[in-house]
Amino acid sequence: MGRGSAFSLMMLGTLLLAACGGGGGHSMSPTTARAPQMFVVEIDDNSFSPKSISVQAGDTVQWVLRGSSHNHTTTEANGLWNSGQVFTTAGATFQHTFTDADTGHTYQYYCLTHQACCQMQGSIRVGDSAPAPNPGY
Ligand SMILES: [Cu+2]
Repeated sequence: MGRGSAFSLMMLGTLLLAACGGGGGHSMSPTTARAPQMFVVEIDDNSFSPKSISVQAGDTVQWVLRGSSHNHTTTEANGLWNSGQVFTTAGATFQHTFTDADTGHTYQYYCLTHQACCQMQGSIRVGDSAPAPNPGY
């Protein structure tokens, strides 16, 4: 009994220390909670991978062509971004950075060339409150 209690107190102390140690400051702003990150989405025939990702404001998504060029694009459904025909050689990239105004939004995008035939499409959720994408995105 005595030994068990001491162990529990030690564990509790460890947990409290861990809980206090993480944030690095007292700002509650979600946009400054961590450094901006880069997320890579690979373009292959004919899909985006990963298909659906979650990011935070300030983060950048970079699409990279793997394999050979087949006229892929990344095109946001409402025009927030449109790469056009930039994926001409393996390793070609296009990127978009999300801002505070994007928080809470889910962006659905597709390949202009291969959405109709192959459902080549994906989604990006910005912030923890962003809704789930439509089925297929
Ligand atoms: Cu395509």
